[in-house]
Amino acid sequence: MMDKITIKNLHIYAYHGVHDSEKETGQNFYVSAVLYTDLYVPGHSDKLDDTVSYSDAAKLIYRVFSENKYDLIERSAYTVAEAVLNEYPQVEGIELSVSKPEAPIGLEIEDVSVSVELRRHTAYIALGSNIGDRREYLDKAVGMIEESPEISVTGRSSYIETKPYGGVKQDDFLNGVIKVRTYLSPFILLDRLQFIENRLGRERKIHWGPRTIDLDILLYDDMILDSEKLTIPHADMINREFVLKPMCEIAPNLVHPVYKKSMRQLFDAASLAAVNSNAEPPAVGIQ
Ligand code: ROI
Repeated sequence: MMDKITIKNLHIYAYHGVHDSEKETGQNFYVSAVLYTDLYVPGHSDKLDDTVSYSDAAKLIYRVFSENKYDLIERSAYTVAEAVLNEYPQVEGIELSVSKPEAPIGLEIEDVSVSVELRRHTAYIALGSNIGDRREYLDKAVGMIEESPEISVTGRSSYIETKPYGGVKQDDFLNGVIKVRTYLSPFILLDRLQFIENRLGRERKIHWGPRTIDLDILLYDDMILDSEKLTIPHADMINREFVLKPMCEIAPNLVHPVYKKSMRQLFDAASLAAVNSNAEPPAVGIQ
């Protein structure tokens, strides 16, 4: 259950529409928003600074909605919803609807509207590098993630030096993980991470080969997703000490949604398996 602040039918004269006449003449729009945010503290302190001022929020919505001319009310709705989340980190989610009662469709209608919803999610991202200045690549990647308005970095492990895993002979890696809050969907988050990898000179030559930077989504809330482009939780994370060790540093008790084991339990199991696979064969006979 979540507290909320509701703004209903904010009247805005604006110029969104596919038809030229709509962009020229404009028409009446009504924007409604539900901002999900915890009101316990302002509900006791009685201080405006502890909450989202509904007048500031309404003014922001008014400004963002009226400063552009979009073809689609869908676009106007997402633009406003994202602007509110970017402005107010304490808003956990938003429902936003745009209504256009005078839409020129040549038929009598009472109203037409779109409603969109965004909410923040928690994701964990693995970072790895084994070419060039590895620390700098990791730092730059975290910096670029932090600069994305849709993503905030809320936890960060230290970096650890690791032997290459997976059979390809290559230089040692520097690895770490970060925790983020984002309202991006997993697929859009993946696109964003791939864009950052490309900007940092990632080339995809050898499968499981050396890389300047590798950014993998490990977990996204409790989501279980198996698609061609993306598997969440990351399919091999339970076997990778270079992922589980930094995860233990920032979220040791977080439970894997498929295996139902904590990061600590998974790390202990993975390191035991690694020790066993490297062990000398048992000596036979009595010396
Ligand atoms: N091995 C280590 N130690 N660290 C990595 O980040 C890493 N990434 C990979 C492969 C090549 C599987 N091995 C790795 O993609």
